[in-house]
Amino acid sequence: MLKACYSIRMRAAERSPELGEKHISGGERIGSKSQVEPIVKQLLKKASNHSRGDADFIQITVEKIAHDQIQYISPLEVTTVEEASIEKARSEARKILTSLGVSEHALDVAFHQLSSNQNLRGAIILNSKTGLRLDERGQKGVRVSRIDWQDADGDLNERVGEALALASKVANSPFTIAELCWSDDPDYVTGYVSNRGIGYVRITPLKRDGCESGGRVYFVSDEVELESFINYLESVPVLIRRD
Ligand code: PML
Ligand code: MG
Ligand code: MG
Ligand code: MG
Repeated sequence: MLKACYSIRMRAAERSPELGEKHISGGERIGSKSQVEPIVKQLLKKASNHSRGDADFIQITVEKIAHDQIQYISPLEVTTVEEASIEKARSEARKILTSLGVSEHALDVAFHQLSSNQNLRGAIILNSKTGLRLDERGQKGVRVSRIDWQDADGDLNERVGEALALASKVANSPFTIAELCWSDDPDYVTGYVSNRGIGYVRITPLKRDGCESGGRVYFVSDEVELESFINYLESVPVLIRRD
């Protein structure tokens, strides 16, 4: 008989006079019963000592998932582009996204959102042509959940491994045209553009050091079935494995 698996997810926040609740950190893991305790410890550690602030609320949810619900997918290929300035890096990101069919207007909306939003817990979903925001989640956004590597992620550091797993799940949906992300952490200026054709293209620097605005934008096709897309991102358990 197949053993049970657990989804373990974390979200941490800080009370803030300006923002009400300030998003500090989130984390997504999947593990067997014996891995739950070390994973909870790892997520607690991730939520504490965070560059975005001192979490005064940490929620960790542990939930059993059935083995036969898990989908297995391959990670996107990783490449890295280093540019001499933020302007050049953003212009490279725009060039790649344009070549994938994202309109100028949708790019303007996406860059504006990620440059001005300091408190996004999950992603923003945009129509890749009209630039219209399709989810109605506000600051909560849509958070990719129930995702992890099946075994070790190779030589990646924790941040890159997590971001690559999330991006690989997103890119695997037939509704995804592309993704744009840069971190909301003030001490991390690298971001990426991704889709199933180009892979995971890391681009640096996409913002200035010290800046806390960032997040994720998913550009989707006109054919998107929004409810099923969001359900896939949030609820379908996915393990990433190298073939
Ligand atoms: C994050 O900090 O949560 C997002 C990181 C995105 C880029 C990770 C990388 O360097 O590939
Ligand atoms: Mg985070
Ligand atoms: Mg790792
Ligand atoms: Mg962050």
